[in-house]
Amino acid sequence: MRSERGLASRRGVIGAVAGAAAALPAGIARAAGNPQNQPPHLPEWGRSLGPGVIEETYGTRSRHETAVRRYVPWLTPDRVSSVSFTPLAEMHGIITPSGLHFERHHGGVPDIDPADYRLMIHGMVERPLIFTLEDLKRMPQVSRIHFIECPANGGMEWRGAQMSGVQFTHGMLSCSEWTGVPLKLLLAQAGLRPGASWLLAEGGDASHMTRSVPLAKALDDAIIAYGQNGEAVRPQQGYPVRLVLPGYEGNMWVKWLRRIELGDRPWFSRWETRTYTDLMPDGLSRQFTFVNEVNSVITYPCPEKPLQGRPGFVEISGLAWSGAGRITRVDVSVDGGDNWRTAELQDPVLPKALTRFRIPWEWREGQSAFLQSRAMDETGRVQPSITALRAARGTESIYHKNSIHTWLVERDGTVVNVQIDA
Ligand SMILES: Nc1nc2c(c(=O)[nH]1)N[C@H]1C(S)=C(S)[C@@H](COP(=O)(O)O)O[C@H]1N2
Ligand SMILES: [Mo]
Repeated sequence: MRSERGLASRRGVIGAVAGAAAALPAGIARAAGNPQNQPPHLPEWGRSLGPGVIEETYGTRSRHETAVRRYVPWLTPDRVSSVSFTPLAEMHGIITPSGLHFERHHGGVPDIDPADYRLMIHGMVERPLIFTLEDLKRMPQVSRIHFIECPANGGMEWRGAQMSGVQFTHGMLSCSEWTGVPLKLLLAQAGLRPGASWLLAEGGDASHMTRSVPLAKALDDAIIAYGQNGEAVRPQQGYPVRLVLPGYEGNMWVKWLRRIELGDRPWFSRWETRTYTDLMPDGLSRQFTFVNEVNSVITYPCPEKPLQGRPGFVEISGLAWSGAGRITRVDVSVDGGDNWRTAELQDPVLPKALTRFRIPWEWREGQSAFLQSRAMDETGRVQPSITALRAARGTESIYHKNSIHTWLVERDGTVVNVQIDA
């Protein structure tokens, strides 16, 4: 009885879709395509056999999916020392597919034969050690989901809105499941000498990037990672081994990790005296800013995903993250910060990982709106307004811009990157 009614009503709905398409919200039944492949017809892909298993021994996404990493030609003089951005508007959930992970390298991507890979630990240790990749893989492992963000994310926008979409305002941000051996296990094997309090991590690429890391972080949650999203770390992400420092700025996650040296003070490498320092309004520079502060951005709607032709119900959705811990709350405003509603956080909500938030909204055609999101984390950190951040940090810095972001939805549904004084 019940199923009969269900069937009848489903038939009724199908009839309505086919017969009265014009009455439905645009974009549902009016979508383009070949009507011969749409209800009530049997589509062509169901009428002949497709390729069999292992036709592709390593799979690729559907040829209809076209989201790509992009770079900004005017940002860097060449592509060897440059950056590509994750297309955040196209992402579902919290995991970044490895093929769309943002890339930042200073000397190109080295091609490392895993048989020749070695990790050296030396300096203020009892026993200097050299590990092969097999040595590392035989040790107890952990898998953890963490975001990585270049602290220059959004750095083009300290003085005003510049970039035309969320891929470029926030796309130096990705989130993966990282697998490897806790760094503290390697340090325990090497044995710390008294006074050891810092370590230097060096990359094996042509840039030999080196960063000083406080020992406390190494003994806390640092991972020597060889796995990314279930397979080997991708070449662009540091194959075969990268340093994972959850919550810390991306440049410290040294890729193609070659050596770790223990010492009793930071090294002040050129990356720490000339590059990743934060210039403050009083003219002084902050030497180290390790943690990526609490941040968030709306990824739907956004400039790449406007509302044209889609009045009515909209599920606003976005990403929140904090290098200090778990996201506890995200508020969303549609009127530039006058009124806020609390969004729903989608499970899992993990420390130092991207967190997806959602909130329903009714957009009337012809209505303009200023969309904003404001994230909070378990340490009590709250994402600041751009005005408050500029008051504290000035506009001379490049790094650690985590202010509330504003999208203007124009009356026709176009979405534009703007900054408003709030
Ligand atoms: N060896 C080495 N490690 C490196 C870099 C590099 O150029 N060489 N770039 C750093 C910077 S600035 C960032 S933001 C991250 C980017 O990591 P990804 O390319 O996996 O996104 O790697 C860091 N680790
Ligand atoms: Mo970076």
